[in-house]
Amino acid sequence: MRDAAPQTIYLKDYKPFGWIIDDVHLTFRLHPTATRVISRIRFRPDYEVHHRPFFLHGEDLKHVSIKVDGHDVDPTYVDGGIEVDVPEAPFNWEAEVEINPQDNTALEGLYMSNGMYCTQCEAEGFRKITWYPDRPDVMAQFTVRIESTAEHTPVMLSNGNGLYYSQDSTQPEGPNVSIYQDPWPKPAYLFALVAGDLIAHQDTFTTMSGNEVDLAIWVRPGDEDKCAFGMEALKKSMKWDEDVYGREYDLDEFNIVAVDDFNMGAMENKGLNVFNSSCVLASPETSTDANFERIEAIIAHEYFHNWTGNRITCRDWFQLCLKEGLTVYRDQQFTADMRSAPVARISNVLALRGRQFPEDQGPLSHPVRPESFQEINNFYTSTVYEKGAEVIGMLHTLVGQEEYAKALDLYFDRHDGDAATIEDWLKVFEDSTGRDLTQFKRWYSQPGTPRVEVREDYEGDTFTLHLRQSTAPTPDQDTKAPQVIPVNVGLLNPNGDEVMETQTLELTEEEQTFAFPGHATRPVPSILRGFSAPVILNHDIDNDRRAFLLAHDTDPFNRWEAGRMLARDSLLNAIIDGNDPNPAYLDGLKSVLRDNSLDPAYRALMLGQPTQSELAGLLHEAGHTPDPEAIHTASEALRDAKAAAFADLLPDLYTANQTPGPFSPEADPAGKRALANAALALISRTDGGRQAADQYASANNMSQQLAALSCLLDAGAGDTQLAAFEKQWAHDRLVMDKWFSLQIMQAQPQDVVATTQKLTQHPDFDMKNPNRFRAVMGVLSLHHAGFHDKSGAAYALLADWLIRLDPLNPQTTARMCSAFQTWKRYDSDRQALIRTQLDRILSQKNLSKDTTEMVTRIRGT
Ligand code: B3K
Ligand code: ZN
Repeated sequence: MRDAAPQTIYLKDYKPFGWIIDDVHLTFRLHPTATRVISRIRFRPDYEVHHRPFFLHGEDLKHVSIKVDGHDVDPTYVDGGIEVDVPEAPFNWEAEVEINPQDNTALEGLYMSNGMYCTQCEAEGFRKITWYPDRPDVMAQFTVRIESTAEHTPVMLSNGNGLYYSQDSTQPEGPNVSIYQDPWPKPAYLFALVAGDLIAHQDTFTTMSGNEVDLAIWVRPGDEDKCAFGMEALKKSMKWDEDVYGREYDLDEFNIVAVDDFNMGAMENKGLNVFNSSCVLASPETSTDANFERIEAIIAHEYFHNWTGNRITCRDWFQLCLKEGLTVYRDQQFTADMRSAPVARISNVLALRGRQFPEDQGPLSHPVRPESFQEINNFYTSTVYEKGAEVIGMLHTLVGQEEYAKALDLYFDRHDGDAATIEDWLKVFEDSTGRDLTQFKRWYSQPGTPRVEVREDYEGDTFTLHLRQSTAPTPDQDTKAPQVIPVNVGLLNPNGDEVMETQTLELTEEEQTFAFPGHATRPVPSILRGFSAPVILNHDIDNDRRAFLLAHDTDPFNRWEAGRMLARDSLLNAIIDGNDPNPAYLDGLKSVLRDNSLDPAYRALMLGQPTQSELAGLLHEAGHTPDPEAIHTASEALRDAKAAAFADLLPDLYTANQTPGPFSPEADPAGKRALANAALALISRTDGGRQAADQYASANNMSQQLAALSCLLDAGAGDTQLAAFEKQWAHDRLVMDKWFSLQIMQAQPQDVVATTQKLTQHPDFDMKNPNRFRAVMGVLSLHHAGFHDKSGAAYALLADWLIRLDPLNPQTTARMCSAFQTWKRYDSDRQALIRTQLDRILSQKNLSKDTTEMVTRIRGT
C-alpha cells in the first residue's frame, strides 16, 4: 500500500456510503507483534444511494484473506484502502488481516501501552485494525471475540455487555477467551478493545428506571487505590444526566480503563471509556486539587457523550462540534452545579481566552464547523470544543431555560440512533421554539473573534447603549456578516445598588442602540455579564469605573472582569510606559481579598493576573510589538508590588485558609488551598521561601507539596526539596510529570533552554509517552519569556524534538506545532527565527500529513 498524498476533504462533497451493515463480528487473536483480526460483516446495498465502487478503508494492514460470500477475492489497493467487486445484493464479507500493536507508536488503532493492549479509533483509527467503511455515518451492531493464547491477559474487554469469559484455571497464563456484544449500533470510531493484567475498582449504579449497572475502573495492579474519586465522579455524572437532561444509561456495564500512553485526555467508546491515566487516577498524595477537578470534569464529559456523541453521533467529521461543543457545554454545566458556578465560569473564560482566542485570531483560525481539512485530527481544537460550547451557551441564553430543555428533549427524541448534522440540531431549535436561526448559524461558519464596541449616552432620564460589532478578516474569509450576539447587561446606581437586573440584549445588526428610560441618575452599566458571548468587548471606561465595578458589581463574572481590566491596564502601562503598578488595582484587590464573605476560590482567581502570552496578544492588538522580556519584567514587578502592598494581609490570608485534618478534594477546601497557596506565592517573594519550606516539610497532600515546591523554586531556594521530591516519587509516572514540568515553568527565562535540555537527558525522559513529552516540550512552549528568548534557541530546541517525534507519533507532534501559531505578533528578528524552524520542519522527508498540514497553515505564504 502506498501512503496517500495529502488530500483536502470538503464538507460540500459529502456522499453516503452506499451500503448498509446489519452486523459486525470481529475476532481478535492477540499477539504483540502479529495480532490476527478476522471480520465477518453482512452488507446490503442502500438502494436509495447505491454507488460504485465498493471501497473500504484500511491502513498498515497485512492482508491474509478476503472472501465475499465464501469465495476468495483479490482487492485492488487504492489510496487509503481497497476496492472490491461485490454483488448488487446482500453479501457476506469475511476478511483476515495481521497487525502489529507493539510497533504502533502513533497510539492510533490497536497498540500496546506498558504490556497492555488498547485501542484509540477516533477519528480514523479503526482502519488500522481491519478493512471497514471507517466513517461515522455507518453504524452497526458489533460482537467481539477476543482470544489470547500467548500471554497473561486475564482481563479482556470490549464495548457493550460481556457475554462470555473463560480462562483455563490450570494454566493461569494460558489461553483465554472473552466475548462482548454491543446492542447499540455505533460507528467504528467508538469501537474499543482492552486486554491485559488489570485490576478493577467496582461499584454499581441503579438507573432511574431501576436497572443496576456494573461499574468498573480498570487499572494496573498498584493503582487500585487511586480509583475511588473517579468512581464517585462517574456516579455523580450518571445521576446528573438523569436529573438535568433526563438521560439514562443503556447497558448493563460501564467500564473505564486507565492507560499510560494516550494522545489526549480520554475517549468515549461505547460502554468502555479509555482514559489517559492522568485523567482518572487520583489520590490525595499524588494529585493536586486542579487534577481532581479536571478528572471529575473529564469523567463527566466522556460519560455525557453516551447520549451526545454515541446515541446521536455525527454524520461526518465536519460535524464534530455537534457532539463536542454540546458535550463540553454539558460538562461545564455539571461542574458549575457540583462546584462554584462563578468560579467555573471564570475558569472556562480563562481557558477560552488563553487557547481559543489566539487560535481564532491567527493563521489556524477556522469555523466551529470547518469546511475542509487534510487531517481531521488537527481539528480537535479549542474552536470546535470551547467555542462550540459557547455557541450552545448563547443559544441557551437566547431561548431561555424552559425552551432549551424542550428543544433538547426533541433533539433526543428525533435523532436517537442518527448520525446527525448541525442543520439537524438547529432545525430542532427552530421547530421547537419557532425562532429563525438563519443568522445565528453564522456562528458555525464564520471564524474570527467578534469585537463589540460600546458607547454610552445619558439624556433626560434615558440611558443609552450603542453597540457596534465587527470581526477582522481571517484566513480564507475576508468579509464578515453581523452575528447574533446576546449581550447580558445590568445597571447599577452610583451607590452600587442594582437598578436593572440582567437583561439580554440581542445585537443582530452591525450597529444597534438600546435605550433604558426612567433613570433619574446616570446608571453604571455592567456589560457582557457572565461573558454571555465569546467576543472582545471594547468599552473605554476609566479606572475609577473599573474600581467601582470591582467593588460593587452583583454579577460575579463582571466583578472579576473589572479586576482583570485593572490588572491588564496596570501591566500594559508598565510595559509600554514603564509606569508603576496602578494603585486603584492594588487597593481594589485588597478590599476584595479582605472580604471574607467571598468564596476563597473566587478570591484566589482575583489574585491571578493575565498571562504573559495574553499580554503579548493585547499589545499586538493595540498596535505594539510585544517584547517578551519587558512583559516578563512587568509581570514579575506586579507580583512584587502585590507582595509589598498586601504584606500585612497575606499572613492572615494564609493562616485562615489552611485545611488541617484529612484531605478532601471538595470545592470548599480546594478553594481555601488555592487562596492560601496564592498568598504563599506572594509571601515567598519576600521571605526567601521560609514559609514554603515549612509547608513542604509538613505537606500531607500533593496540592500542598507541589505548591510549596513551586514557591521554593520561584524564590531560588528549592534545590534540596527538588531532589527529595524526585527520590520520593521516582516510581510514579504521573507525579514525575509534575517534577519535569515545574522545573521548566519556574526557570528564569535565560535558563529555560538549558533546563529543558538537561531534562531531556534524564533517564526517565521518554519521548514516546505523550504525557512526558508534553510535560517537557509543552511546558517549554508555555514559558513565554523563555520560549521567545531572542537567541531563538528555544524555537530550535522545540523544532528538533518535533522533528524527532513526528515519525513516531504524528498526532502529538502536529498538536504541539501550535506553539508557533502566534509568531506574527513578534518582531521581525523573532519572526525570521521562527520561519527558519517552520521551514526546517517542512523540509523533513516523509513528514506526516498531520504535521505538514499544521506547519503549512501556520507558516502561510
Ligand atoms: N472524542 C475524543 C477525542 C478524540 C480525539 C481524536 N484525535 C475525546 C473527547 O472529546 O471526549
Ligand atoms: Zn468529547
